[in-house]
Amino acid sequence: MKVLTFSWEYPPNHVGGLGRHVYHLSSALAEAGTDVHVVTPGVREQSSREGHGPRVHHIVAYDVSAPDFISWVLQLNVALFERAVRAVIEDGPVDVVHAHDWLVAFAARAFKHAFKVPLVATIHATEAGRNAGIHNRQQAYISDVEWWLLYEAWKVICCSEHMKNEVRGVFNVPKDKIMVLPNGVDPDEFSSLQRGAGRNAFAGQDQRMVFFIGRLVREKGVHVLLEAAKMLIGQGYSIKLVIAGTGPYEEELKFMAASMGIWSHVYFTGRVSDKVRNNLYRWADAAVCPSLYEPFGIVALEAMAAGSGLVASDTGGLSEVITDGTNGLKVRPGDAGALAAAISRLITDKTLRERIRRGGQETVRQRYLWSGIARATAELYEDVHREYEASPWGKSRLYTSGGDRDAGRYHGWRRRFETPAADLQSAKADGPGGQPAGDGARTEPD
Ligand code: NHF
Repeated sequence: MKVLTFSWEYPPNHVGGLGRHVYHLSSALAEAGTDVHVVTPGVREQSSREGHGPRVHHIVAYDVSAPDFISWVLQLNVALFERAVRAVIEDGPVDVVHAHDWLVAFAARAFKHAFKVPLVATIHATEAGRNAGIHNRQQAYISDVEWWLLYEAWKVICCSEHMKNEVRGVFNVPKDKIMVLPNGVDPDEFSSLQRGAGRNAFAGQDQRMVFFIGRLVREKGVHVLLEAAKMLIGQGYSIKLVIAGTGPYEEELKFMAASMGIWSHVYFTGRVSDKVRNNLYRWADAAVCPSLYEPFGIVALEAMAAGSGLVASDTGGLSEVITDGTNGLKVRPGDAGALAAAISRLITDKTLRERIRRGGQETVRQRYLWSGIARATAELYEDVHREYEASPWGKSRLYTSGGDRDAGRYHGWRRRFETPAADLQSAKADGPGGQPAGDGARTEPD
């Protein structure tokens, strides 16, 4: 099975959890035998494969200044599609194309129709969910593209039941088109402290460390965490709130921390390396996900894997991952008082903290290892491909990747590509009104 994946994020280019998801899923799929090709933006054009990992084709988006984000996304999609076409020409056809979120919808849809391969789409979040509704023209446009991607997809993956319901509610997608496959985590990444700066570079020895990591956007609820921190400090707790990550809400959050009079208790680290992130999870007395909207919340799994005590909003995917008091504490989203109370319980009650640490690590091992998630994803690819092959669309396909069943059976498209002179001849013979060579309407020689 050969899969081509489009993603706008992939390490080392991180924006949020989507990039981590694509990296770990692609690696685990490749490790288990799926031939995965990832097409994604990078700092320079290059294709590489590490060990048994996926083959990653990095592209550089066109160097034409885009007037706005939407135009930039469209330019990016053309560049992604261009690289994907070259990947097919150089490495041969693929069986399934996989798109992650609306940001790559155009490239994926074009690839699907150009090569007649079935499309699988993962929806990590929706524009309506992120913004608690659709309030302007740009949001309406993004939401339309999301709908279109869902329409074009053979099957849709959502990372939680919550997201499945949201996608069904917002876009009216039939239930049996959506499959829930969660995010995962690699516990080995978090198993030991890494060398580097020590805890005291982030917090004083006498200070309890409360840790947040994520994109600094309003829906992550960091402003609620600042309010909770102020309450705890007011109650006499000696805490340091470490906030890692960047984003459009950063300046406002800094302003809030200063005007609340808690600036010296908050450390905005900016973006941190994975090594520092892992250490922070292990040093933290409480890792907090105060989200107002969270389709899954990969950071909760990371906190669990690292053995941090976890406090999270009872919302979205977090509600499904966390069992209150067993592997984390859940609080009402947006309720600073409840958040402060839960953090206080966790940092003062050692027995509870130990139970939650152990519970989190157990949860991760039982339910959220990437190997199992990759197995389920590979089965989904197989199912989709089987259905596609049996469909009229699949029967009229232009080529096959030549997997076991079809060994050596390359169809017309590839042969025509390899013999351009013959193509030209047949195109001429067709005459101006005929079907040009390479058009899918032509019957395949087989
Ligand atoms: O973990 C990866 C991530 C999720 O909840 C997160 C989100 C975007 O908002 O699936 O996608």
